[in-house]
Amino acid sequence: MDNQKADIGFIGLAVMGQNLVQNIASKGFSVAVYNRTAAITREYIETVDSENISPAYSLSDLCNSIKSPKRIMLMVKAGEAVDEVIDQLLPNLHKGDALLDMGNSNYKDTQRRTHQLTEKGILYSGVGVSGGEEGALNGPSIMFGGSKELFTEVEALIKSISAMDFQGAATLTYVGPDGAGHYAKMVHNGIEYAMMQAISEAYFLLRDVFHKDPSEIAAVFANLNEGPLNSYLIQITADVLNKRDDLTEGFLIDKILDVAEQKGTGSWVSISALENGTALNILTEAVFARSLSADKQTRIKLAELSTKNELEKNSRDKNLPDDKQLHKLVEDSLLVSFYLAFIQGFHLLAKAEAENNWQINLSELTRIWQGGCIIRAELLKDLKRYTETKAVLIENEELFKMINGKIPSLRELALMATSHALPLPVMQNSLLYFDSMINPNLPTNLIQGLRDYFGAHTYKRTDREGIFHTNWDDQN
Ligand code: 2AM
Repeated sequence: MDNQKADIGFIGLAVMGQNLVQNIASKGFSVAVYNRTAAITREYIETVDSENISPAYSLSDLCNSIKSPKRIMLMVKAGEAVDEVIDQLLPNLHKGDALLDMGNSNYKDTQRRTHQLTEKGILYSGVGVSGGEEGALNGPSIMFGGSKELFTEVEALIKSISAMDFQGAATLTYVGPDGAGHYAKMVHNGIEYAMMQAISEAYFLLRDVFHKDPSEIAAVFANLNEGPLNSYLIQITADVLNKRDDLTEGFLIDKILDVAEQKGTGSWVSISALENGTALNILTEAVFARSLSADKQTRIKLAELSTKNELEKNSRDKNLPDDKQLHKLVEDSLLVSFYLAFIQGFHLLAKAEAENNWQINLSELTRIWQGGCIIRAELLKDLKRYTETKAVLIENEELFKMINGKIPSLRELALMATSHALPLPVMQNSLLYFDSMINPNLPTNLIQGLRDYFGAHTYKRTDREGIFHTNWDDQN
């Protein structure tokens, strides 16, 4: 009676899970669903109106109600919950069955689980899914990692639920084995942090240096969205800024507490960069910016003690650019920050790929991020072209020249911000990264001298081959 059984099983009915199930069912696939808390399953079944969705109230029921070999998607809380569900499922699984972790798991956990399950003959895939709740329902961007065999088999289903790139192709790709899909998703989230932080910095400047109100700033963003910055995040920024408050007078944005939360993937990408020695200051500063924002009470106290207000008074309205010049400064600075965030993210991916033997196709990522996901942006069209011609993105001459041409704007904006005591971590770190990368003589020679002085760590010379050590306190 296998033909009465569901095509796949699905575990985890929080909003993302519910939406993903609805998306799958709407494409004609039958899904048996299970959630740890049965009441949620019951409620969901009552609200969704689809013949393709059937409930299961135990994991063994779920496994009995799907076709063999079993294909089960997990969308449960990242971390221990995934291991618990896998352990509970194992007695019901046989060789050739497959689990697909669609959640935001850490790639190292995915690597570990892949090895564990592969030994038991179970196919395992860590699948990065981006697009938030709306994306899950109407089409996310999907970064498939793990078993290639499983990918080929479920490709039709997963393709049908994904969004579309600029050419109309599905925003789905096979990224690479074991943790590669979740790694790509992690880098995606790191870039997302940086883009959001850069946007908030532009808002900060327009609000606190140019004293524009939210609707004026919304107009600037709406305008920016018509140009090369055209993207989902710039578009929704205009919406967020324009939103009126339901509870009081005025704009909602002015009532939102300036303490940003985070769920972890932003810090994972920074940890990975620190572990493999890749410069990722732009993405990492975006994570720190959220951490800094948490110290609200300290910020209030220190603001009173500082001379910031005087600085502001002194620099207020001095030689500020007009609106047209301002538009260019902000546009160029955001573009540089966005491009460099992608460049750093891709550099990290290339490093991780080499270390893990993943063979990630970066150009495919620039394609599948064009639709469905939070970082979808017009500039991915350009980036796709650049990733096709050169592996090390920053060395692509055309891309470099384009960024180089916009750096004077970012430099001017960063100076303006500094003179107003306005911290712009992502924008200023974009400049810092650029200035470091174009300098053939960094002061790290002195670091090497100091290291050799106190720790005999040795150094290399600029004028001859070899490894050298000096007795620094010799009197000569
Ligand atoms: P719940 O509704 O029973 O809490 C996001 O938190 C999703 O992960 C929810 O569907 C939640 O189920 C599920 N989840 C969290 N921890 C779990 C666990 N230890 N076992 C199974 N499902 C879990």
